[in-house]
Amino acid sequence: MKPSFAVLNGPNLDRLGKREPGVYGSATLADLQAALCKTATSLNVELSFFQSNHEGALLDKIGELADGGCAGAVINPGAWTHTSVALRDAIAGSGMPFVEVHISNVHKREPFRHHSYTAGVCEGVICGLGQQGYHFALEYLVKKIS
Ligand code: CA2
Repeated sequence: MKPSFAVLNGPNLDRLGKREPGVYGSATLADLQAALCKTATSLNVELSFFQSNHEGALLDKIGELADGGCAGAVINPGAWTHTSVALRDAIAGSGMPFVEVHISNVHKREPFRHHSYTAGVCEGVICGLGQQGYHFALEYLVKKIS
């Protein structure tokens, strides 16, 4: 059986490609997911996707993935990066390796985006490399378990 990984996106990332293309690129979330499916096929792993604008739904999903034997997750927590102790606790308690991804370089932006509650419980953080960051993060996680 192929190992399975997940790509999780937080609030407003369902709007990708529809607004602020200068910051987040012109590809939609569906485009990103289709591209990641190709990467997953080339890496010979299963990939599932989840996006929510509801924090509790994302917390529940992380618990489900952990209980379901998911091998690791790429997460763009969106604005919850900068606000959520609950999300940090869910990641830490999952027992799964996570890589945090930000499309934009948060360190070039407003000071309130410079702190991440979640980064300290992830394997690493990729930011500012556009949507390509999700592919790099997935490659890292696959290599880590093989
Ligand atoms: O750079 C990133 O990926 C962020 O996680 C994106 C979040 C932001 O709060 C973080 O500081 C950095 C915002 C996602 C909102 O995405 C939109 C995309 C298109 C249109 C509107 C919002």
